[in-house]
Amino acid sequence: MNFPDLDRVKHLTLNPGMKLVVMSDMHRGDGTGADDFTQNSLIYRCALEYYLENGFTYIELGDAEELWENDNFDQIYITHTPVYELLAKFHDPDQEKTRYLKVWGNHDFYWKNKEAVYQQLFPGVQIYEGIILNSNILMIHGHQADPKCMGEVATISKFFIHNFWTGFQRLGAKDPTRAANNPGLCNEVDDRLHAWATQNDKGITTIIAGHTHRAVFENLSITERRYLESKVKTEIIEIKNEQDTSYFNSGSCVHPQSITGIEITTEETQQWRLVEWHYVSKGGLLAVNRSYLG
Ligand SMILES: [Mn+2]
Repeated sequence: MNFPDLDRVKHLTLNPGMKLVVMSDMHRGDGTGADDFTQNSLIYRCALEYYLENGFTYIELGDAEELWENDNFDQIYITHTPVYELLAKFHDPDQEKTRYLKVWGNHDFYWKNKEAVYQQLFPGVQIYEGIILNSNILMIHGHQADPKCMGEVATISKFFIHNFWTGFQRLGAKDPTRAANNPGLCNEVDDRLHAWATQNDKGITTIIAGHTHRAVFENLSITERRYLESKVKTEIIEIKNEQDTSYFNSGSCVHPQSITGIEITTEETQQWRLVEWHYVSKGGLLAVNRSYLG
Protein backbone atom coordinates (compact mmCIF):
# COMPACT_ATOMS: atom_id res chain seq x y z
CA MET A 1 0.00 0.00 0.00
CA ASN A 2 1.29 3.40 -0.96
CA PHE A 3 1.36 6.59 1.04
CA PRO A 4 -2.27 7.78 0.96
CA ASP A 5 -3.62 10.75 -0.97
CA LEU A 6 -5.33 12.64 1.81
CA ASP A 7 -8.65 14.32 1.20
CA ARG A 8 -8.93 17.26 3.59
CA VAL A 9 -5.83 18.29 5.50
CA LYS A 10 -5.46 20.89 8.23
CA HIS A 11 -2.06 22.59 8.54
CA LEU A 12 -1.03 23.58 12.03
CA THR A 13 2.09 25.31 13.34
CA LEU A 14 3.33 24.45 16.79
CA ASN A 15 3.93 27.90 18.27
CA PRO A 16 5.81 28.43 21.55
CA GLY A 17 3.56 27.80 24.53
CA MET A 18 1.16 25.62 22.56
CA LYS A 19 -0.03 22.36 24.09
CA LEU A 20 -1.68 19.54 22.18
CA VAL A 21 -3.27 16.32 23.31
CA VAL A 22 -4.02 13.60 20.76
CA MET A 23 -6.58 10.92 21.55
CA SER A 24 -8.37 8.46 19.30
CA ASP A 25 -10.76 5.54 19.19
CA MET A 26 -13.44 6.49 21.67
CA HIS A 27 -16.02 4.49 19.67
CA ARG A 28 -18.77 6.42 21.48
CA GLY A 29 -21.99 4.44 21.03
CA ASP A 30 -25.53 4.18 22.32
CA GLY A 31 -24.74 3.29 25.94
CA THR A 32 -25.83 -0.36 25.67
CA GLY A 33 -23.57 -3.39 26.22
CA ALA A 34 -22.25 -2.82 22.71
CA ASP A 35 -20.87 0.61 23.67
CA ASP A 36 -17.20 0.06 24.62
CA PHE A 37 -16.75 3.70 25.62
CA THR A 38 -19.33 3.90 28.41
CA GLN A 39 -17.09 2.21 31.03
CA ASN A 40 -14.42 4.90 30.53
CA SER A 41 -16.69 7.88 30.05
CA LEU A 42 -15.95 9.33 33.51
CA ILE A 43 -12.18 8.89 33.14
CA TYR A 44 -12.39 10.54 29.72
CA ARG A 45 -14.39 13.50 31.03
CA CYS A 46 -11.90 14.01 33.89
CA ALA A 47 -9.06 14.02 31.35
CA LEU A 48 -10.87 16.50 29.09
CA GLU A 49 -11.54 18.81 32.05
CA TYR A 50 -7.83 18.77 32.88
CA TYR A 51 -6.89 19.58 29.26
CA LEU A 52 -9.53 22.31 29.07
CA GLU A 53 -8.30 24.02 32.24
CA ASN A 54 -4.65 23.67 31.28
CA GLY A 55 -4.89 25.28 27.86
CA PHE A 56 -4.48 22.21 25.62
CA THR A 57 -5.83 21.90 22.08
CA TYR A 58 -7.65 18.59 21.80
CA ILE A 59 -7.09 16.52 18.66
CA GLU A 60 -9.63 13.74 18.16
CA LEU A 61 -7.88 11.33 15.82
CA GLY A 62 -10.71 9.24 14.40
CA ASP A 63 -13.23 6.58 15.42
CA ALA A 64 -14.63 9.02 17.97
CA GLU A 65 -18.14 7.87 17.10
CA GLU A 66 -19.16 4.26 16.47
CA LEU A 67 -21.19 4.85 13.34
CA TRP A 68 -20.92 1.31 11.96
CA GLU A 69 -23.01 -0.13 14.77
CA ASN A 70 -25.35 2.84 15.12
CA ASP A 71 -27.62 4.11 12.37
CA ASN A 72 -27.22 7.75 13.15
CA PHE A 73 -25.52 10.20 15.44
CA ASP A 74 -28.64 11.20 17.43
CA GLN A 75 -28.61 8.23 19.81
CA ILE A 76 -24.86 8.66 20.43
CA TYR A 77 -25.37 12.33 21.23
CA ILE A 78 -28.29 11.63 23.58
CA THR A 79 -26.22 8.98 25.43
CA HIS A 80 -23.04 11.04 25.74
CA THR A 81 -24.40 14.59 25.99
CA PRO A 82 -22.02 15.55 28.88
CA VAL A 83 -19.06 14.62 26.65
CA TYR A 84 -20.31 16.80 23.79
CA GLU A 85 -20.96 19.67 26.19
CA LEU A 86 -17.36 19.44 27.34
CA LEU A 87 -16.03 19.23 23.76
CA ALA A 88 -18.06 22.35 22.94
CA LYS A 89 -15.91 24.28 25.42
CA PHE A 90 -12.81 23.54 23.30
CA HIS A 91 -14.59 24.56 20.13
CA ASP A 92 -14.55 27.98 18.51
CA PRO A 93 -16.19 28.67 15.12
CA ASP A 94 -13.00 30.56 14.24
CA GLN A 95 -10.56 27.96 12.83
CA GLU A 96 -7.63 29.99 14.12
CA LYS A 97 -8.92 30.04 17.69
CA THR A 98 -10.52 26.63 18.06
CA ARG A 99 -9.00 24.14 20.49
CA TYR A 100 -10.99 21.22 19.05
CA LEU A 101 -9.69 19.51 15.90
CA LYS A 102 -11.48 16.44 14.58
CA VAL A 103 -10.22 13.80 12.15
CA TRP A 104 -12.35 10.98 10.76
CA GLY A 105 -11.49 7.29 10.99
CA ASN A 106 -13.05 4.21 9.42
CA HIS A 107 -15.83 3.84 12.02
CA ASP A 108 -16.79 7.51 11.69
CA PHE A 109 -15.96 7.93 7.99
CA TYR A 110 -19.58 9.16 7.93
CA TRP A 111 -18.29 12.63 8.86
CA LYS A 112 -16.47 12.99 5.55
CA ASN A 113 -19.75 13.85 3.82
CA LYS A 114 -21.91 14.69 6.84
CA GLU A 115 -20.01 17.54 8.42
CA ALA A 116 -23.26 19.53 8.38
CA VAL A 117 -24.77 17.17 10.99
CA TYR A 118 -21.87 17.85 13.37
CA GLN A 119 -21.95 21.57 12.57
CA GLN A 120 -25.39 21.77 14.19
CA LEU A 121 -23.63 21.06 17.50
CA PHE A 122 -20.31 22.72 16.70
CA PRO A 123 -21.00 25.67 14.37
CA GLY A 124 -18.32 26.01 11.72
CA VAL A 125 -16.44 22.85 12.76
CA GLN A 126 -14.29 21.27 10.04
CA ILE A 127 -13.61 17.54 10.00
CA TYR A 128 -10.39 16.41 8.36
CA GLU A 129 -8.70 13.27 7.05
CA GLY A 130 -5.37 14.46 8.40
CA ILE A 131 -3.53 17.20 10.24
CA ILE A 132 0.00 18.22 9.29
CA LEU A 133 1.93 19.78 12.14
CA ASN A 134 4.94 21.95 11.28
CA SER A 135 4.92 20.52 7.72
CA ASN A 136 6.61 17.25 8.78
CA ILE A 137 4.37 15.57 11.40
CA LEU A 138 1.34 13.82 9.97
CA MET A 139 -1.62 12.86 12.13
CA ILE A 140 -4.08 10.41 10.57
CA HIS A 141 -6.42 7.81 12.02
CA GLY A 142 -4.36 4.99 10.47
CA HIS A 143 -7.00 2.83 8.71
CA GLN A 144 -5.38 4.06 5.49
CA ALA A 145 -2.61 1.54 6.28
CA ASP A 146 -5.00 -1.32 6.99
CA PRO A 147 -5.99 -3.28 3.87
CA LYS A 148 -9.16 -4.68 5.47
CA CYS A 149 -10.44 -1.15 6.10
CA MET A 150 -10.02 0.09 2.55
CA GLY A 151 -11.96 -0.73 -0.64
CA GLU A 152 -14.27 -3.69 -1.10
CA VAL A 153 -13.28 -5.60 2.04
CA ALA A 154 -14.27 -2.61 4.13
CA THR A 155 -17.73 -2.52 2.56
CA ILE A 156 -18.29 -6.18 3.47
CA SER A 157 -17.07 -5.78 7.06
CA LYS A 158 -19.13 -2.64 7.51
CA PHE A 159 -22.21 -4.57 6.36
CA PHE A 160 -21.42 -7.39 8.80
CA ILE A 161 -20.87 -5.04 11.75
CA HIS A 162 -23.99 -3.05 11.03
CA ASN A 163 -26.33 -5.96 10.52
CA PHE A 164 -25.07 -8.76 12.76
CA TRP A 165 -22.28 -7.73 15.02
CA THR A 166 -24.01 -5.51 17.59
CA GLY A 167 -26.24 -8.39 18.73
CA PHE A 168 -23.21 -10.69 19.28
CA GLN A 169 -21.38 -7.96 21.13
CA ARG A 170 -24.27 -7.50 23.58
CA LEU A 171 -23.77 -11.18 24.40
CA GLY A 172 -20.18 -10.44 25.37
CA ALA A 173 -18.22 -11.31 22.22
CA LYS A 174 -15.12 -9.34 21.21
CA ASP A 175 -14.95 -7.49 17.90
CA PRO A 176 -13.07 -9.72 15.43
CA THR A 177 -12.46 -6.95 12.93
CA ARG A 178 -10.41 -4.69 15.14
CA ALA A 179 -6.65 -4.85 14.81
CA ALA A 180 -6.56 -4.40 18.60
CA ASN A 181 -7.64 -8.00 19.11
CA ASN A 182 -4.99 -9.42 16.84
CA PRO A 183 -1.37 -8.62 17.70
CA GLY A 184 -0.15 -9.78 14.28
CA LEU A 185 -2.50 -7.41 12.50
CA CYS A 186 -1.47 -4.64 14.85
CA ASN A 187 2.20 -5.11 13.93
CA GLU A 188 1.39 -5.05 10.22
CA VAL A 189 -0.42 -1.71 10.49
CA ASP A 190 2.29 -0.27 12.78
CA ASP A 191 5.01 -1.39 10.36
CA ARG A 192 3.27 0.16 7.36
CA LEU A 193 2.74 3.48 9.14
CA HIS A 194 6.39 3.44 10.23
CA ALA A 195 7.48 2.72 6.66
CA TRP A 196 5.35 5.62 5.34
CA ALA A 197 6.90 7.95 7.92
CA THR A 198 10.43 6.99 6.94
CA GLN A 199 10.05 6.66 3.15
CA ASN A 200 7.98 9.32 1.41
CA ASP A 201 8.43 12.30 -0.87
CA LYS A 202 5.99 14.53 1.04
CA GLY A 203 8.45 15.83 3.63
CA ILE A 204 6.82 13.78 6.41
CA THR A 205 9.22 12.47 9.06
CA THR A 206 6.79 11.43 11.82
CA ILE A 207 3.33 9.85 11.85
CA ILE A 208 0.93 9.87 14.80
CA ALA A 209 -1.99 7.50 14.32
CA GLY A 210 -4.65 5.59 16.23
CA HIS A 211 -6.82 2.72 14.89
CA THR A 212 -4.88 -0.28 16.29
CA HIS A 213 -5.91 0.55 19.90
CA ARG A 214 -2.31 -0.21 20.91
CA ALA A 215 -0.33 2.77 22.19
CA VAL A 216 3.11 3.23 20.63
CA PHE A 217 5.74 5.70 21.77
CA GLU A 218 8.84 6.27 19.61
CA ASN A 219 8.01 3.18 17.56
CA LEU A 220 7.75 0.86 20.59
CA SER A 221 4.53 -0.42 22.15
CA ILE A 222 4.26 -0.31 25.95
CA THR A 223 4.96 -4.04 26.14
CA GLU A 224 8.03 -3.67 23.92
CA ARG A 225 9.33 -0.83 26.08
CA ARG A 226 8.88 -2.89 29.24
CA TYR A 227 10.63 -5.92 27.72
CA LEU A 228 13.52 -3.79 26.52
CA GLU A 229 13.95 -2.22 29.95
CA SER A 230 13.64 -5.48 31.91
CA LYS A 231 15.39 -7.69 29.30
CA VAL A 232 12.89 -10.39 30.24
CA LYS A 233 10.55 -11.81 27.62
CA THR A 234 8.82 -15.02 26.68
CA GLU A 235 9.92 -17.06 23.67
CA ILE A 236 7.03 -16.28 21.38
CA ILE A 237 7.02 -12.53 21.78
CA GLU A 238 8.82 -10.80 18.95
CA ILE A 239 10.07 -7.39 19.91
CA LYS A 240 11.35 -4.48 17.92
CA ASN A 241 14.54 -2.93 19.21
CA GLU A 242 14.69 0.12 17.06
CA GLN A 243 13.35 3.04 19.04
CA ASP A 244 12.92 6.10 16.83
CA THR A 245 10.75 9.17 16.58
CA SER A 246 9.08 8.25 13.25
CA TYR A 247 5.98 6.61 14.64
CA PHE A 248 3.60 7.13 17.56
CA ASN A 249 0.15 5.74 18.30
CA SER A 250 -2.32 7.29 20.73
CA GLY A 251 -3.87 3.93 21.70
CA SER A 252 -7.56 4.19 22.55
CA CYS A 253 -10.26 5.26 24.98
CA VAL A 254 -11.77 1.75 25.10
CA HIS A 255 -9.03 -0.07 27.04
CA PRO A 256 -10.63 -2.19 29.79
CA GLN A 257 -9.75 0.25 32.60
CA SER A 258 -8.02 3.27 31.16
CA ILE A 259 -7.61 5.68 28.28
CA THR A 260 -4.36 6.71 26.61
CA GLY A 261 -3.20 9.70 24.62
CA ILE A 262 -0.16 11.66 23.47
CA GLU A 263 0.64 15.10 24.87
CA ILE A 264 2.87 17.51 22.99
CA THR A 265 3.93 20.57 24.97
CA THR A 266 6.30 23.37 24.08
CA GLU A 267 6.94 25.12 27.38
CA GLU A 268 10.75 25.25 27.51
CA THR A 269 11.63 22.52 25.08
CA GLN A 270 9.26 20.48 22.95
CA GLN A 271 8.16 17.48 24.96
CA TRP A 272 6.18 14.44 23.85
CA ARG A 273 4.62 12.14 26.45
CA LEU A 274 2.48 9.03 26.25
CA VAL A 275 -0.11 9.35 29.01
CA GLU A 276 -2.62 7.05 30.61
CA TRP A 277 -5.64 8.15 32.66
CA HIS A 278 -7.07 5.58 35.08
CA TYR A 279 -8.83 5.11 38.42
CA VAL A 280 -6.85 4.94 41.67
CA SER A 281 -8.12 4.58 45.24
CA LYS A 282 -6.95 7.15 47.74
CA GLY A 283 -7.95 6.60 51.36
CA GLY A 284 -11.12 4.80 50.38
CA LEU A 285 -12.06 7.34 47.71
CA LEU A 286 -11.91 6.72 44.01
CA ALA A 287 -9.93 9.26 41.99
CA VAL A 288 -8.82 9.61 38.37
CA ASN A 289 -5.07 9.93 37.83
CA ARG A 290 -2.78 10.60 34.91
CA SER A 291 0.51 8.72 34.55
CA TYR A 292 3.29 8.80 32.02
CA LEU A 293 3.95 5.64 30.05
CA GLY A 294 6.65 7.14 27.88
MN1 LIG B 1 -10.26 2.56 13.26
